[in-house]
Amino acid sequence: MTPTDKIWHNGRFIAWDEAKIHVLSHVISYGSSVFEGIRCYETKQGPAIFRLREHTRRLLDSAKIYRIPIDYSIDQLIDAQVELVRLNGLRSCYVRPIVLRGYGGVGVMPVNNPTEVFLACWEWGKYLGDEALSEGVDVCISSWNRIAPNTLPALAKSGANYMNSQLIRMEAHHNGYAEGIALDAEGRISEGSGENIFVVRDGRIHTPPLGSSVLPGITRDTVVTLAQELGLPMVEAVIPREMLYIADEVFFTGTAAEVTPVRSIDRIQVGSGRRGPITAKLQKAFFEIVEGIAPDKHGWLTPVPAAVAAK
Ligand code: PPE
Repeated sequence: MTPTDKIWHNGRFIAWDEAKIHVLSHVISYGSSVFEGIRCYETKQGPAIFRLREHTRRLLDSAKIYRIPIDYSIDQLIDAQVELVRLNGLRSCYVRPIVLRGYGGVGVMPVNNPTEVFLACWEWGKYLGDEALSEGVDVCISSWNRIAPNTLPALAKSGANYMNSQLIRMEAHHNGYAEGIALDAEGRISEGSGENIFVVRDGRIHTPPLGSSVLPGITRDTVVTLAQELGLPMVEAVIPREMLYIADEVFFTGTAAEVTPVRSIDRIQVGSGRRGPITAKLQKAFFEIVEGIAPDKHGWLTPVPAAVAAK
């Protein structure tokens, strides 16, 4: 990771190296953080942040679920993120807002642990490897299930949920796969360690509903909307594991992973073993929007004004 100049902390910009917390902050022992991941794309009209309001809203939703008080409004946080990208002079980047319970009281009960809000950004390339978007990735079903209902809330993007994601991702990596797909507590398809999943069979696109322990992905929502616009049949449905093995196409969606085809699962080839036609259509529509080529009819792009001194 290449450091940038500035990080936003509780209302002001500080130097990258000064964005520190005490080791006894509540978050360190108890995982009490919520966060976001947002991409800013380079477009012909300059840098533009994709679905900034929806991501910021989900950040506030995650904090609300965990009763973490935040002193900033959605509009303040949106403006701060635009200013962050502008100040750091990046053409494209990944924005990472983090809300955490800080230093103060001891014990699980977060009394006198002030909320700290940080907004950082950096340049981040392809998530699942350079060729993932065109060639597809080889993945496995994880031996770890996704978090069960009423244990850790899946709708919240909390740091703690990513302990589960780490188990899934590390296991996949050690066994030679790019990613792992987790089943939910009932054994139905849930999601990847850092992506939502879509399964295509006979021209119909399926994705697990929010009740299958998935993060309500912004890219997931984007792809559902694009499929509707392209007239591609799309259903939210509880999906059995074995559907993956007989699918014509499978793909992941996520801010980091964007729209990534899956070419094999547990070494069983998916469809033709390469990016399928429906995946290709949705991928194309997605990149035309984020890169500012197609008209932004949903208002999904927030332009970043030119930096004082571009780097
Ligand atoms: N599920 C999980 C578990 C998840 O982490 C992500 C995003 C998604 C679904 C897709 O959500 P969305 O980005 O809103 O479309 N994962 C983020 C973090 C990746 C990381 O390694 O950190 C991301 O893609 O930015």
